[in-house]
Amino acid sequence: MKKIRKILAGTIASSLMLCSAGLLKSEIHAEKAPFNYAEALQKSLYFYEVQQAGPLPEWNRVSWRGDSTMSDDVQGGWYDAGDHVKFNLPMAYSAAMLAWGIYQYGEGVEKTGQYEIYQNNLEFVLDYLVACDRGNEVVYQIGDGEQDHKWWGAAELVELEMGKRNSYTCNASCVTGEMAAALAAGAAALDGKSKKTKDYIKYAEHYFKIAWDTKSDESYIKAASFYDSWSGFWDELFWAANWLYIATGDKKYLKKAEECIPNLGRENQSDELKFTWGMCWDDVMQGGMLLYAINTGKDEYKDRVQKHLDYWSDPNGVDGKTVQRAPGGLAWLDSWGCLRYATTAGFLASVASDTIFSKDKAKVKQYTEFYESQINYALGDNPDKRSYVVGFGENPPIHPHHRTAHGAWDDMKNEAVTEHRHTLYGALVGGPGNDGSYTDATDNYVNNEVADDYNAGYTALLCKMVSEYKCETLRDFPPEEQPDGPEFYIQANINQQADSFTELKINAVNHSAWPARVITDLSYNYYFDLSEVFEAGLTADDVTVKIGYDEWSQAETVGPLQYKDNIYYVKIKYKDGSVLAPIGKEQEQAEIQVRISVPDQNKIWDSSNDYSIEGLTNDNQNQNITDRITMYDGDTLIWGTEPDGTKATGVVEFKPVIRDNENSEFSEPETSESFEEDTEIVTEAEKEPDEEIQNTEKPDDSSETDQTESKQSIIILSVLIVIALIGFGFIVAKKSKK
Ligand SMILES: [Ca+2]
Ligand SMILES: [Ca+2]
Ligand SMILES: [Ca+2]
Repeated sequence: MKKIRKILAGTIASSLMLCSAGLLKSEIHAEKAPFNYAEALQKSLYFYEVQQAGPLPEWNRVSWRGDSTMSDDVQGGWYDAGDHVKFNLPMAYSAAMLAWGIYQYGEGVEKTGQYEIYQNNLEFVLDYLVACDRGNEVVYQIGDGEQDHKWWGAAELVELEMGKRNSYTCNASCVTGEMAAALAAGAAALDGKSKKTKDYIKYAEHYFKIAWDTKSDESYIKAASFYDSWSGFWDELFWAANWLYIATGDKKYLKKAEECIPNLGRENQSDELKFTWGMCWDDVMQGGMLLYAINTGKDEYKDRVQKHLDYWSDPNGVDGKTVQRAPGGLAWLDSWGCLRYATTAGFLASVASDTIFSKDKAKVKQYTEFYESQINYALGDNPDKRSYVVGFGENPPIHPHHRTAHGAWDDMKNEAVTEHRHTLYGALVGGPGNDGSYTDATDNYVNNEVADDYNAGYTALLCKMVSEYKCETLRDFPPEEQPDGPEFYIQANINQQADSFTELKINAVNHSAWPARVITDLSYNYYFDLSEVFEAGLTADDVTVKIGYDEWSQAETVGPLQYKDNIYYVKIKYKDGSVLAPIGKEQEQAEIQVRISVPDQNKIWDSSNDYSIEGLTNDNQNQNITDRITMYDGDTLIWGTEPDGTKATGVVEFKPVIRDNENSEFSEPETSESFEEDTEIVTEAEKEPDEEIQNTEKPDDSSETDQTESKQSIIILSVLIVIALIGFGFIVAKKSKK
């Protein structure tokens, strides 16, 4: 195997996980790191674990993720961004860039103690790419972009919402070529570290052959309007051939790379090879060119690399062409994900200065200043002094466009759930506009989405940064995330009651997100005291339980069953409890209306001694949350307190104070209407939007508080300005008198 770098022998025994300055070349920066790059790298790898589809490996560190899309034809891989489609073109590109990061700077990563976790994450995605093999074709996409984007919920419930997803196969050169590049780069990076590298090379060669034989993107259809192959496939063939040459040392791949060059992109209205634009999921020509210059050592191609990097790093540009600059020096290529282009160009600059330009001090200085300025801009060295990486540094984004991290239960980006319920550590957001403007909003998918490919070149560049600077990973990462309240609970009200019955409206609620999940074997118990019934000479058999309305037609009743002494209960049991799911306004609460009665003529029913009625009102618009109706997953108590004091364990308290039940006096019972009629009436009431109930449970909206505070600040500021103006006027008046 041909090697560009030296492999640092042995592993680092130090548990300190320090990366010392000057590992590769230390003249330029022996000073303290301006940012903790090891922490940024640690968090970036965590982000890739958030993106994992299929069965989660045991080393996955994300407490709020679970297995998902288990029916996909190929399990595993990464969800693309804040959504849940698996697109192989950007996925394979991201894998290739991650591989390049440790291929080039693996020693630095090892010094931070993160090599194993990095390797795990890389192998996770490479294994998926291997599993996508279908002989003469590959599975290149799972899930339909249009359908996927119609819903806003957690990865774990995608299949509950939309069923098993379609998979799509093709032999198109762009995507098979990119998959070949990823596997070859992975094999090169993990040589000597992984037992899988032989396999990776085998599949890389196999996919490359498909790509080369096809030389067309015609069958690459389904990703249209999401990840079109704008630049065509020659760049992928060129890039993959270079990686295959590195991984195998076989000169035939260098020859193939050479054959691609006449077909690579050209500058507009020119024969000159393209040097504008940037390395990205669609166009990997510039990465390929750098590899080709390294692989051949030819000055001609070194010059091409230089021209591209000068276009990015020299504010005066090349031939009058230069990347735009946003305030603060961000090299700004495009409104979508400007930071990923800049950090990826930065990575190419770092590799180039460590390889083909290593003897050119001026270029090394120029390129080093460039990539450092770009990564530092992303991490917080910018006019707004804000980090563009979630959960990192000062003032980071808190509303990234990412469904699972947001944790909505109502299929809405900004209604019931206004603050993200999870911290999406390590995700690089799109970044500011070319004027530096940026809004941290969940629905801002232009500036605030996150994606596998956004983090890819950025992560690779972090490998360089940890190699250069002394920095340390966080020891207790990730911090344990606490649910923001009970994930499952009951709220209820009294529909009506009389001297022979109690009729209730009960909503089981599922706001789970640690991870989002359903309970198939779901049930809950309503408890009542039958002393008065027994005193009247009746038995428990005289008590009837009837469901009048069942939102999902899934419930059945069991009982009355004796709990203890005269305390009995009725169990409402779901045949399939997965109807209750945090996937939409209707589904997040499952409603039942149930009447518990003795025969009409026995006017002896007394609810005042009933355990479960305490705290309930007859206000069906503002149901009370009650812990006296207990909920079960199978036989396990998951919500509430049974009459003997047995309490569900591990249930997190509500953060806001639960509304007082000041309204616990019941209105005069109605006895004339039949149950069926009542049901009709209440069913109408059901049409009231569910979120109204949610809103009443919410604490003061913090943004309103902010607004109030900022209004106050404006008033105070205005008063001060007026005072200052009066004072100034006074002085001027005095002076003019003189
Ligand atoms: Ca391409
Ligand atoms: Ca009673
Ligand atoms: Ca409902």
